[in-house]
Amino acid sequence: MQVQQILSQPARVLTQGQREKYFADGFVCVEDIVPNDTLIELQRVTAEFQDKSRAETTSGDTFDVGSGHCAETPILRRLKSPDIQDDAYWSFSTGLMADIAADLLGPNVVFHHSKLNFKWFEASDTVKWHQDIQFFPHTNYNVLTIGCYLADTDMSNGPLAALKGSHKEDLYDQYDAEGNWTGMLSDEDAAGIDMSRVEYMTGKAGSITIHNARTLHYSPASKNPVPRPLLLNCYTSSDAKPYTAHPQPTRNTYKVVRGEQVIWAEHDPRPCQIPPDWSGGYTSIYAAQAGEN
Ligand SMILES: O=C(O)CCC(=O)C(=O)O
Repeated sequence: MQVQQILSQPARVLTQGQREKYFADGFVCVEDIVPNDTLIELQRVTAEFQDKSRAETTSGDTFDVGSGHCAETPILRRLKSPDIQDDAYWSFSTGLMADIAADLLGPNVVFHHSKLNFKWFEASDTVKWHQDIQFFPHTNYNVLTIGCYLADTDMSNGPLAALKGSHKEDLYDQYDAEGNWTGMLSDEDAAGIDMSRVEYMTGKAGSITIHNARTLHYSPASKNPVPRPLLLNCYTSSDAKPYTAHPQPTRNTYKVVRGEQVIWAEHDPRPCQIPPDWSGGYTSIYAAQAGEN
């Protein structure tokens, strides 16, 4: 669906100005949009998972843990696929988040995946500059991720940052010179980014970030003892069809969460880089960026 067609549909949650900003810049931050009772429930469930991760020694299907992770000082980098870990997460994915996705993707929305990323004080948890669509190419670029901060997030605890207008530019190469997938830009490409175009998305717990899958983004390491949990849900328009293996499918992958499935794919002529074949398993962006694969 074209931008003008999407914008001509009545909005469910976002203002017209927020929708226009998303299409102009490739991202938008909306502060304080999640109702308090929903937020409290998500925080409660998340605290339980943080606690459960103490029993893990290595990354697995549920937890992605950083080096130095142990029972006394858990360094949980990611809770994988929260949509299948607890109903509170899936209700959120199919509730407010799906309505917001429909405001930006059009009436027919498909769930792609979810993840819950943490940042911890003094852990080296910078997420380096990258674009998402090379991880999961689709026939068009109506693919986006909505992040919800579960704790207050300011410049000190690793907010998500994005480069204005990058979704309209060419995609970057996310392999290194030896042909290894790194899931990020080379140091040289990253050094060329015009930092005057970068916007940091900060906000209180319950604020959301929305970025298009072509938008260049990163997040700095946290310098604050307050952990930064960011609950991310990714959706596509149902006319955007995947043509590579899903990195981490769950029973909810490709479920229609708004509107209906369509049987005609829309094709965007702009090229997309193809990731490695992950049909046999995927680790995480952290592992790829740290060369752990
Ligand atoms: O957790 C973050 O700050 C960013 C995560 C991200 O960009 C990703 O997982 O693709």
